[in-house]
Amino acid sequence: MRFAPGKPAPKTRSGRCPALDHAKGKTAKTRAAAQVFGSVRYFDMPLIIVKNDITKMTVDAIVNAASPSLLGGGGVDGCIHRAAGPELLNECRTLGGCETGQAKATGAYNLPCKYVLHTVGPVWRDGRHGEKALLEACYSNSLALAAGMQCRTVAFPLISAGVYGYPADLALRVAVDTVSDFLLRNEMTVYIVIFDKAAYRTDAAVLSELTEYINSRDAAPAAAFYCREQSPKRAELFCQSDCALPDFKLDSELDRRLKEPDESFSQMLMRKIDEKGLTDVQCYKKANIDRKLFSKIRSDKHYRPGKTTAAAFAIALELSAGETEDLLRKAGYALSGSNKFDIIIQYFIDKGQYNVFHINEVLFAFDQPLLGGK
Ligand code: AR6
Repeated sequence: MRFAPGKPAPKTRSGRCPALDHAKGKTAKTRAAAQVFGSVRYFDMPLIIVKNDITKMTVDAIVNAASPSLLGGGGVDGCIHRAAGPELLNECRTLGGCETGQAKATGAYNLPCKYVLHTVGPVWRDGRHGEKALLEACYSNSLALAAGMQCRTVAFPLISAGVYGYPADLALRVAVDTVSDFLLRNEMTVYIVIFDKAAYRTDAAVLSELTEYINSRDAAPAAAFYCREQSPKRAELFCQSDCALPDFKLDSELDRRLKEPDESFSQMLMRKIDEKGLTDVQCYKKANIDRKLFSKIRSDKHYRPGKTTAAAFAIALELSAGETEDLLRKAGYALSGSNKFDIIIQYFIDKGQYNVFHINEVLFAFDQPLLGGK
């Protein structure tokens, strides 16, 4: 059954929509578990690249890289049919196939999501036969279909990047650009699910240059990211020692400074948004941050974001290295030369490359937290 984008899912002749019917009762479970993977919680990030098996994703809809017959196959298609059970194939038989670049929806049966959206990617020939436009159509038609079915969370595999031979780095770039473009106009959380990280390589030139950059700076692995989380431990150690605290009286200078603190993170952020001539929406969309988190930051001048959120705003605002340091410091963070996340951010700022989604491809390749998280 073909669902028209932006319209409610149609019903069958019997007056029931199998996909919607099947989805009943999965809403609460799906929402509750939707955005927790391993120990990382991504509540506030519209576009997330994640390593996983797509059949394990507890989202509203997963997308299948199907064949034009929609009658199953290998790769992710095979995994989805195995996990969903034989009823999925029965429903697919009623759909009459699907053209390349188009998308059709079914129920999800034994899968932990509500719908499966089946799209047919282009077979890669040499990149000069309209492959890119067709691949973009797969993402945009699937997203329009998902939006029309009121899906709030959708997971994609790298369509065409397996049996159909689309180079994985190019396929990822098409996915990231098409999804982030859609998210400029829509509220949704979209996961791009990478199954086999070894087979995936983001821009090889950037990666090798970055590897050298990181090695030359002898970066520590991603252990010590969150200065904020480390400080309570240090405070605890300090308190455990035997030293007595001196009697403490606020002198007038300290009193004055406490009463007139510097501009806060939130205040600096709002000022920079105005100075750059951006609207709030343009800024938080570019930063890969959702509307609710942005409202929280805007309405609470003392709000302290996570480091990945603070850095995402710096990138979205295209701040210089110095301005980035200033903004991060307002939230209690610094960029050091001793961990990979910081070095990658510094590298892209030095290069004047400010696309949060492209930087996230590289952060993902280096197993680092993504920009935009809470
Ligand atoms: N979860 C997430 N991604 C996966 C999974 C999984 N469980 N399994 C594979 N992938 P492919 P295509 C990745 O070949 O290139 C089928 O036979 C995989 O690593 O599944 O669009 C259909 O019936 C790769 O990155 O799809 C069609 O005939 C990506 O999914 C044809 O293959 C897509 O690989 C479609 O070929």
